[in-house]
Amino acid sequence: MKAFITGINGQDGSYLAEYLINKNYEVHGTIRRSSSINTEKIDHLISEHQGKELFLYYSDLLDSSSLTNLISKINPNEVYNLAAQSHVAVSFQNPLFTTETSTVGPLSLLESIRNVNKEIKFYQASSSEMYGGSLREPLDEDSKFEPKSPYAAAKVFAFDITKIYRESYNMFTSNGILFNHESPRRGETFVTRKISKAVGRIHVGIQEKLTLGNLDSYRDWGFAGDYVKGMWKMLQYPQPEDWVIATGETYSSKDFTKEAFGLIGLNHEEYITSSEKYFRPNEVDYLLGNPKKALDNLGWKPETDFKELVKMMVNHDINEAKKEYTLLKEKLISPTWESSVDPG
Ligand code: NAP
Ligand code: F7E
Repeated sequence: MKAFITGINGQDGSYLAEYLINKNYEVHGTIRRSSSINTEKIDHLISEHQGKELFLYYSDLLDSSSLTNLISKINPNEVYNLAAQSHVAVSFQNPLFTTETSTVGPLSLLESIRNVNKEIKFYQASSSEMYGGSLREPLDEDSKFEPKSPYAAAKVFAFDITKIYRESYNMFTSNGILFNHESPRRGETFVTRKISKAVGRIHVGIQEKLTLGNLDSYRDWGFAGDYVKGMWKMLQYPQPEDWVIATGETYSSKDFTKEAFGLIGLNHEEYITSSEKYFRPNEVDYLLGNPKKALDNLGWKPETDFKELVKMMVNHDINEAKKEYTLLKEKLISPTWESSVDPG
């Protein structure tokens, strides 16, 4: 079996590639050219599997010709579209790039599949952000979308076009509506990783405080390693459908902070400050998923609970902070208390 993954060097791409290689897939993945190499999340796979089970290509979702060329050349069984500008706050700052990547991108992939081989199955990385967060109730596949950001609006288009290709051309195209999922490989400017990283650095004495934005919003947080299994299961289901993947529990960012600082024996309230700089023009207040359809039909379930997730991330970041401490002591790197490029 051959899989084609866009955004393979992102959080989900790295876990999915690992999962599929373990299932004996040949995995083909795209990365974007950048001035600095950013393959750290898949370096362990590259060193062991590149040229055998893993093949990497430079591509951008905005370059439809590169996508068509790759899909014709590889002729994969499954395409997983994970690439996106995935930061909600950044989507307010870069709305056009965010929107083009998440709309023209999946549409180009769908057109390539339609023209090259309609048997290729397609997974679209849809998001709980599409719901908008005004309803304080568990959300499922029938709940209404009310996007609150350029990111979410673009994801609604991608969701719709994925469904439209399924219904119009009889193609196997599925949407995974994934609620927030995190891991030690989460980007460092998402709130969970920002917190776990700060806890690690405060623990070893190289950071003093942590500045966050709105701590009162609620998210249904799961583990990315569990969620990529759901993506695969959706494409093995007898027919293409849309699926909610979530834990069914919700916690506030404040709860996450309290749990993470508690693991190193500190009271979060003494270390956190809040800044308007990290508030968004529009906030998604409350997200809670109802994954019943996936639990009943896909045989998928979340295997990592909230406390285990926080512990996994904090333990990882304590180890990272220890390495950073050593490098700082040997004056091999310069101190950065908090990143100046954190978009909030
Ligand atoms: P991520 O870590 O930010 O990874 C996104 C990937 O997309 C990166 O490899 C990035 O490359 C690539 N990318 C960005 N713009 C691109 C473009 N124009 N062309 C090609 N590649 C591009 O995100 P993630 O957490 O793994 O999420 C994977 C997907 O699921 C995304 O579509 C996201 O929107 C969606 N999603 C995520 C969550 C979540 O909680 N994590 C929940 C629901 C849906 P660079 O490294 O070069 O930037
Ligand atoms: O924010 C609040 C922030 O950026 C979570 C993406 O993967 O999940 C993710 O989107 C909450 C928000 O994730 C800070 O205002 C407070 O209410 O970690 P986040 P997100 O916006 O929920 C969805 C499902 C996706 O699809 C997206 O791709 O935390 N918050 N203080 C903060 N958020 C950040 N980033 N930084 C802060 O300092």
